[in-house]
Amino acid sequence: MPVSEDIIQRVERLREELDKHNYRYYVMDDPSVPDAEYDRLMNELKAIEGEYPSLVVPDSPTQRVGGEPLAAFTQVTHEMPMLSLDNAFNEDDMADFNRRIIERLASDEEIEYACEPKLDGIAVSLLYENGYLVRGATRGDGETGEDITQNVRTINSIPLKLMGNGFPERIEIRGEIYMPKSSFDALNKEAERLGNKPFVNPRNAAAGSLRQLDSKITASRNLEMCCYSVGIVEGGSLKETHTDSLHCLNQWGLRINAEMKVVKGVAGCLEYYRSIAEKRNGLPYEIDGVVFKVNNLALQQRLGFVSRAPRWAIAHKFPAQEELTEVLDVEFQVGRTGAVTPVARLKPVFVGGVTVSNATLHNMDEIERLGLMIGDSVIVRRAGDVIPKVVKVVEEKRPDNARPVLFPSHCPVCESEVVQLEGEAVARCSGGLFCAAQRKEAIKHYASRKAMDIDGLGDKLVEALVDEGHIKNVADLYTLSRYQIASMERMAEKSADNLLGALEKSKKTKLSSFIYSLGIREVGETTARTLSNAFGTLDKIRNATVNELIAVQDVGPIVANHIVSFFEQAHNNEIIDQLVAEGVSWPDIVVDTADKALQGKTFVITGTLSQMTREEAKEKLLALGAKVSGSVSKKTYCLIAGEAAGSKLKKAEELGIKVMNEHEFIDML
Ligand code: JCF
Repeated sequence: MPVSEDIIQRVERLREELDKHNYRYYVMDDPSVPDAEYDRLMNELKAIEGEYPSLVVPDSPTQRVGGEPLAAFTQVTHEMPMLSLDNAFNEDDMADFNRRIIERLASDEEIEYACEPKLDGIAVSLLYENGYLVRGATRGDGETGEDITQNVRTINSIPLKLMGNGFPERIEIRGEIYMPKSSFDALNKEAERLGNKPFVNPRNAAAGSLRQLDSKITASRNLEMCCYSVGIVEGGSLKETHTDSLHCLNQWGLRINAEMKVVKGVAGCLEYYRSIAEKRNGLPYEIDGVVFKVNNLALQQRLGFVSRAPRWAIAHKFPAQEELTEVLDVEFQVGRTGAVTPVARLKPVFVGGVTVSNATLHNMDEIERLGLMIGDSVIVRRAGDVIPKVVKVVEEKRPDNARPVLFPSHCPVCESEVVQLEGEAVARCSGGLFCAAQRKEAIKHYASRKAMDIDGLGDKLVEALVDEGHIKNVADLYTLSRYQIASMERMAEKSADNLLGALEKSKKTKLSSFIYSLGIREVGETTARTLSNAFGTLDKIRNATVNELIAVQDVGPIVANHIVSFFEQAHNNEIIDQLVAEGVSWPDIVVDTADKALQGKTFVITGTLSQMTREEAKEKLLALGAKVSGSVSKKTYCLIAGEAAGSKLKKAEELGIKVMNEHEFIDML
């Protein structure tokens, strides 16, 4: 079919638009059009190319996923070796690095350093000829890598064709391909759902995704590339400094790190290191340190290399987030709802900034996925502030006397039978409040801040009071004598009086806090509040049927059944009656059937507010009938953004969700 000039022009226009939107979205993190518009343009281009196959070119935005899976990767010899970096582990190492440079350059001025976070991913090289991406290769051993052109073409932050002009005829761009934390979490969640082995960390996930012979698999994994240096340059030149050169790359369509900064001297480097260490958990990708480079390229050249590393650059590393240790034993803990959870007792190891000696193993499925035996050497990971996790068993190190983990048939605390309901991953002790472990957890929950908020009644004290036989249930708390409390370890008369005061104070409460404090399965803070507002009194909740409960917004059949069976048990009602007899009380709520001003609207609060805490802001919104959620999604009605709002603000803007600053929020209230 002949192709009209109109169609050729339309195709060119569509590609230009799509490339531009792609750049704004994936490289600049600053989308210019809604996703739906992008999809419409892409579909139009696909339709035209489908009708006129002669118009298809390799750099068309439709051509990111190549054809057939490869049989094997071919080797690539790097024309210019890909270097590694020397490491610095402390301030002295950094001072030495700076001193060597000053000496070699015989400089009497402070050196200017380009700084950037050191991404924890896979180093790759991209070769562009006349602006077209012709090859992507892994670093490999620095001399030889693998040709992964098909796979890098699927990564949206890598342009198939450089933008603008002024780029050299032949240019090799180097950087790191990585998987953002959120994509890693989603990928592992999916692996778990399907019963597949999860990836140990985002770096392994990125490596695994790049090492696919079928580029469709790579395309399905959300990878990004961030560029940090240039290799071969022919038929053109770069700028005078490293940072200016990187900004050129950015203008040609490549992603560079937004945290990049120029500082003076070693003091500037150390300050940068500290600021990034502080930001580390909040960054959307994993980093394992920061990289410092002499910014002036002429000075870099004068400094040259020692063996495989440049003298003009160094990686100042953060403490490791993964370490090797041994599983000394696996014990089983019993939670408030009777859930029996395996916990690994570890040979203590310093990881992610703390000494770790326990790690939860969640359930038997997890132990099976890991293939874990007692005595195994394991990799423990603690990233951010999350609880430490066993991520891998090192099978080669398994000792001869390794033992399998046997799930107990009876509760390790009360010896009641352990039962696992069909379709549930967790097994539970059937002892209920006969089980001391469940009783202790129930009392800890009752005393906790969002429940009855009993100051000075910590976990250790609850355990000791139960062990001593002073209390069996939450109602017994109010019968404790000053003498009993003062006789406990680390308790004096003064702290006994304080606790008695706190117990007395806790008696004046709110219906929602009281409902929450009962520890009914699946009834969290939010559900407790919903129930209180919907029914108004304890008796109405106690007597509600499953049907009446599910009529309440956000209460489903599972929660409803938990609520009904909780109040069907005589001993639960006895304890509630005892609590009321001891003087625990709350004002009933006048159920307001008329819709409130913000009824059903979902708000998210982020950043720091100056006039109130986030908790207070939440209370105000809830009182107006709004819902308050922790994360931004399409369902969010409005984001309240305080000072230093970060990723949530960005996401809200991406999704086109209304954003209010604190001032506007207060006006609205
Ligand atoms: O982010 C990194 N992982 C990273 C690695 C950053 C850099 O600027 C690098 C690098 C490895 C070698 N620069 C060199 C020269």
